Amino acid sequence: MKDIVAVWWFGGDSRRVAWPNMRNILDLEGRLVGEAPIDIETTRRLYRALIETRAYDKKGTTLQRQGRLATYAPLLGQEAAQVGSAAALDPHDWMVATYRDAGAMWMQGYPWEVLLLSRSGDERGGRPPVHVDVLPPSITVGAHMIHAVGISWAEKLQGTDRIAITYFGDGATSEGDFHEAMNFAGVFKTPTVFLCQNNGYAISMPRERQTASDTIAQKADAYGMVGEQVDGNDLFAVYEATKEAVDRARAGEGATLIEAVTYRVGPHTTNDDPGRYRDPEEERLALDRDPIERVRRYLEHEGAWDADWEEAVQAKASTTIERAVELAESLLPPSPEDIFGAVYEEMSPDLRRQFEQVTS
Ligand SMILES: Cc1ncc(C[n+]2csc(CCOP(=O)(O)OP(=O)(O)O)c2C)c(N)n1
Repeated sequence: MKDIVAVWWFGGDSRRVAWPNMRNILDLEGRLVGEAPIDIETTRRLYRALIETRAYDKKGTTLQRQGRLATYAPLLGQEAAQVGSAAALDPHDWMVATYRDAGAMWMQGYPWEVLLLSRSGDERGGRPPVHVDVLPPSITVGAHMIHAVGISWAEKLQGTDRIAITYFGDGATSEGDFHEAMNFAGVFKTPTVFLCQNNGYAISMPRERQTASDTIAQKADAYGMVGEQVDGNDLFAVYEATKEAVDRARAGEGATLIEAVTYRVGPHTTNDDPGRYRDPEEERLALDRDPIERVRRYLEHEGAWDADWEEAVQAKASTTIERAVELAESLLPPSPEDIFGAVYEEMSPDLRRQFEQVTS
């Protein structure tokens, strides 16, 4: 366990951050250092989800490079933090997430093709099927946490057992919205799970310049809720911590802040060049902590993985993502009414003028 925490190294942080209380279940070699929270069949299902998420993510970057997506925010390296946490939800739970959380959103029912539309500036990317209780990805850093708290409070007032989970990065914890959302959730004991993916950076800003707190998890103390730090590249630890938080929320015991420590292996977005602000050695170290490889090794130790199965899983993931791209690209372009009509119930005079310019 010590070995795992010692390798986290962010933003040239000279402390080579060591967090002794971080929850870990799978070590870097895929060996258990705790008890597996799910059985082998579920682990194989989640492994397939991790592979499909990575296939989507790789495709996202490729499509942007080909000029087929506007901009793309890679989640490479954060797959376990997203898939593991979303796996702990019930299908009817709410999710309020960001531009980098495609893996979590898809797990909760947001289709890949709609996620692709959201990355190409198409308003229809913000409209998942009606039965999916996932809000469109928030681009405004931090603002969406307030919505998650409001939604979960409404569910509590109505006496349902539905909870809301909200995803955000380390950078978002410096926004006033984070503190307002946490405060309200603490006071009103809302059934909310705050899932912070501490991926080391907010664009070029390293975590240690974002906050003077030793951990992000400890911020929960100030709001009277449970806070916990987990290894975000450990599928089992993320799943277990989220499941406990979800169960607490459903039982009326209020909100939890989970800090999933992970690493943003790629650039902030396809517009960013991390070579300008971080040491390539960090990126190399991150490869040793690959969240998917860890699960693969675990399955192999358990006799539940072989090369043929891997090939089939990879092939299926690739076909599914290619199909999603085809679907997204086969839609007719949105009409001007679609673009202008989604902002206000009635167009403001300014918008109407612009609309008339476009359509004349
Ligand atoms: C309110 C607001 N301020 C600034 C930005 C520009 N911006 C976009 S992403 C980002 C960094 C966010 O970092 P973090 O919360 O750590 O999430 P990550 O991108 O690492 O997943 C910033 C500053 C924004 N979108 N919204």
